[in-house]
Amino acid sequence: MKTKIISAILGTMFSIAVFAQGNKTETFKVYGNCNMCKAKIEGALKKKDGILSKKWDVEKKELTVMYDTSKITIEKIGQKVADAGYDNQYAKAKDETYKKLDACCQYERPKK
Ligand SMILES: [Cu+2]
Repeated sequence: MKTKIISAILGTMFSIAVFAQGNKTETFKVYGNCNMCKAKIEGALKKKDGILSKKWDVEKKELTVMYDTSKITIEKIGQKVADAGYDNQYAKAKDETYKKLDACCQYERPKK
């Protein structure tokens, strides 16, 4: 019982410390094809929204993003990328947005 309380307190303190730090870096799956996709995916994420850095890896199809947790969440970041037409771990692009992508950028969509 006592250890449970202690670990709960430590867990809370740890979360607060992480939260207070403010910046977080995450890497997640974003579907896409080429360097044009890269420009659009990265272009969808703006500094004013709390994005500190972004890099989409064209080989791995992974986006690494550093963001200010007081301004944006990872789910919202995923939504912004989806709004640009790119399915990802957190959100799915609308069909009409996907269809507007250039032919070379119409990546094979994940089945869900
Ligand atoms: Cu492309």
